Amino acid sequence: MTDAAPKGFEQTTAYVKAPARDSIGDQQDVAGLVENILADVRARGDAAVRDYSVKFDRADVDVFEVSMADREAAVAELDPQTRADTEFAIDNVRRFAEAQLATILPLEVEPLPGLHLGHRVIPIDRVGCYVPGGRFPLLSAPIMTIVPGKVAGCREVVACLPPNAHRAMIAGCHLSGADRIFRIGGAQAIAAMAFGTESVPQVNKIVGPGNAFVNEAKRQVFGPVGIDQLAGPSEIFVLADASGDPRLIATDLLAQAEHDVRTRVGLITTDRAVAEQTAAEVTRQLETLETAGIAGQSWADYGEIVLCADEAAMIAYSDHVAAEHLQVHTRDAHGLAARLRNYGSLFIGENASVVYSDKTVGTNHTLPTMGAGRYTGGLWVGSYVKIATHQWLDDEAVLKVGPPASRQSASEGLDGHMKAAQVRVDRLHQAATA
Ligand code: HSO
Ligand code: ZN
Repeated sequence: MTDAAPKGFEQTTAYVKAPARDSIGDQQDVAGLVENILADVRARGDAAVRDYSVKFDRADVDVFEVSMADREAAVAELDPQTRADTEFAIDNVRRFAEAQLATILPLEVEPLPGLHLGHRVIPIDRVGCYVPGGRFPLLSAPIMTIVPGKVAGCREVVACLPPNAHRAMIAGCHLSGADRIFRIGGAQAIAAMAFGTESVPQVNKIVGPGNAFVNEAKRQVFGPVGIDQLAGPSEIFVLADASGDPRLIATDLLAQAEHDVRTRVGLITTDRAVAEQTAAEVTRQLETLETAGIAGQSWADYGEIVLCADEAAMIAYSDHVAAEHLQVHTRDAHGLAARLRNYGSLFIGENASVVYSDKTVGTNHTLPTMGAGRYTGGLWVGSYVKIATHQWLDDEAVLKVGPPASRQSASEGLDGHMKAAQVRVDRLHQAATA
């Protein structure tokens, strides 16, 4: 064991490779800047959006909305294989979202005689999808935010992407079914969708990952507008026993490490040989990886290999991390998977690579990071609907729930509540004695 054990796990684990930096807490201070952008877009609408596009994206955009002709042209420009692959991914994401939607059911129950309670599943009217530009244009990004919104039945799904985004991204938005597409990026896009401008409609919820400015803007507009989650750098952890294949594990770790120098990647294993060989494999594979500049940095800063005393320790550490992506490479992968509680998405067995879900399998790749997997799953069709309750009461139910509601209101000093509770009870008593 080469390093101190992870904090809180001193009895059960030790680092074979410790992270050099703490991945949480080194956020840039962007709050003030974003606050100004939001206020300005709110006050000046399109004119402010135009100014920030020039300032931050060096793009002088006259008309923000992408015309239908231009959307179709962007699709026509795709090479046939890219188009077919995009449509394949869209179909898979759609099919899984449809299957998930079928599990979100309306409810009507009668818990007391004459007391009718229920809920309906109501699509959110208008959703805004932020499609990031980023270091690499991710063709799968628009699919993951737009398709589930269309499946959910939202009345309008709006997409914003940076003005200098690759045109294939516009094609991706169009093929995914976006009702309207705007060439606006950054915090100004979030502001435009949250408040509405002359050209951009106000939306009810904003989804999709973005850079630090987009994240901060989403955080600040949250309240009257919903958001999905705050996206941090990508994360992948692998759980492995002696059956783990260091070459495969290293490949998967580096596949996510190449996203960003702040990607957090790790191996949690009960086997010392797998731990040491994976460390060596990462070093070896970095020699030929085209993105080694980023992946190598992320590995050096945030990469970790944790050696655990047993399976229980492995589960405890993994549940503590709550990794965005969690791969299970053990003999009984399904058995171990069933015992895990905190993760964004789970990849059971060696065939289930994160990269497949990034792109094509159909699960959503917009997932919780930075420990958010402890309280939520990722973006899904359910993120685009509301479960809203309702109730109605027969007279006999009024006589049952009215008096306690009336007494409780009185004891709270809420005279108005007491009267509203009592008036119906009294009315029924009067009718009965009349
Ligand atoms: N791993 C990323 C998603 C992605 N990677 C798409 C490549 N394409 C965050 O989950
Ligand atoms: Zn990825």
